[in-house]
Amino acid sequence: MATKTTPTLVDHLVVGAGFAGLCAAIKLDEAGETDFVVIEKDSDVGGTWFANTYPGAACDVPSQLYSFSFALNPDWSSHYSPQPEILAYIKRVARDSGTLDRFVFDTLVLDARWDDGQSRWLVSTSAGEYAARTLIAGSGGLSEPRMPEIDGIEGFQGEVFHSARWNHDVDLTGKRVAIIGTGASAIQIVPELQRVVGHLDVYQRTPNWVIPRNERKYTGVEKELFRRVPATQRAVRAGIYATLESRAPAFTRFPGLMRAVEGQVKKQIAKAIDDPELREKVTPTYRAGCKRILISNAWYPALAQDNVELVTDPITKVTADAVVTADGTERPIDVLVVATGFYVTEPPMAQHVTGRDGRTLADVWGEHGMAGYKGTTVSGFPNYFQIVGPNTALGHSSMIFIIESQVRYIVDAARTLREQGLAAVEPTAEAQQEWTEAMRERMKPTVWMTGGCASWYLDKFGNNTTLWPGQTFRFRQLLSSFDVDKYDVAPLT
Ligand code: N01
Repeated sequence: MATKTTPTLVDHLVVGAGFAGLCAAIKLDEAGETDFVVIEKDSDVGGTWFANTYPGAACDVPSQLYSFSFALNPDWSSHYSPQPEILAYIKRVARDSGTLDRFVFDTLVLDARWDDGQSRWLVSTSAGEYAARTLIAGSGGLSEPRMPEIDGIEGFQGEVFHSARWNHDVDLTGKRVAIIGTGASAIQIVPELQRVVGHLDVYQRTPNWVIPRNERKYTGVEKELFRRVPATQRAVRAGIYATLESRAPAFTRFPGLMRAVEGQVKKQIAKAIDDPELREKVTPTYRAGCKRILISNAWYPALAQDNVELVTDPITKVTADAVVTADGTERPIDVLVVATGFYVTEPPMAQHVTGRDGRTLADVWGEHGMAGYKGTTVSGFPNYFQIVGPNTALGHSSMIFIIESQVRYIVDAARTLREQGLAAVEPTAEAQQEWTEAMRERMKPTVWMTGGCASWYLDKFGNNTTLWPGQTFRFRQLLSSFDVDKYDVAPLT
């Protein structure tokens, strides 16, 4: 008979060692909440920046803002950072924080259930059991790759891999390659592949609005100035933040303003592409911003190259060595890359989190869609905190700002539990309902609901449960302190 191991008791169990989990670890530690573990499935910190190593991977949020406010990096090489530089930054911040001794790598969280008797989360991992007072999920909104459901794809005899699981052992030089998808990942991959492959078929279901990327290297003088006078870097950062924030109303209240963006993109298309048919294929018919606006100088020029074909006929099946489209054309390939995105509105991790009444987050969210209070806590799930939870993602600015705001709220909740001698806190059903209704109301005039597109922002009920419908400073303000009066509380016994 298998013996039951005694779980390791910890105050806080954090899931994921990306920006979110690392931020939680650092801020808990600073607040004296030092008894925590961070469980990470990969072998190092980095999260999405550990997983996404595809050619051309880079961030489309400016480097100055895509970094922690408490760990500025004077050495960013350019306005937008490539993936290796971001990963190196995260590793450095983690090492310098002195928290790495509490990270457990190469370990999967298998199951987490709330035990009302003990007021603890019983967490089963591939490396043992834990019993934690709080469960802090930093597992990422875009971390579970979504493979396309295409007839015959399992029978493809060549190499096939997802953009977020790039197979670097496959040499693509001179090969016939197909890529499915034209989202943020694909538009970075395609220009890189175009240069090395023999032929590239790009399968586009819906075109995107792709604006120019204002790339520029930071000079040695600037970096030196940032190092010696950090206030100058803070000023640059503040300027970038203000510029991005000024664009929020075009997404949330005045989508008509997006016509300016569309005009800019059409000019970019006209400059890069001579063929009128190709121009038409890449020009979206929905309002810019409805899907994420993408940034690249290389995407349209790459599509115009002789070794690239943009295919817009729907894919009907994949055979052992080809992709077949609705018009009957069969295009033979050696390698298939799928850049088809992630499970966002029905996150698979929700199946493994069981709340107070024995239902999983997936059960609860499956009924009406993802919902929570302030994007961070969920009724029925005591002491559960989700970083990058419902309605917290952004289409216009840096997620690091949101992550820091949520972590501040969570650390304040941990302090409240301790200082007020509470065993558990859980948002009241009314508080969550009121918040959810406010989100729905605020969503109505946004470009995401009125722009005439289908996007991964929307769930199966047609609700936008992913994005924050406003300016980020408002989000920070709303989460500035833990509002325990909106919570049901259970005292320590
Ligand atoms: O994924 P996506 P992504 N048959 O879901 C198509 C962040 N990110 O990995 O639009 C055919 O956006 C799908 O078509 P359609 C960023 O937040 C950031 O590119 O649904 N096609 C779409 O074209 C981003 O938004 C950065 O009609 C199929 C594509 O696949 C998010 O991650 C870089 C299909 C999926 O696009 C996700 O981006 C990368 C099917 N069955 C990612 N299924 C930067 O910071 C899907 N598609 C730069």
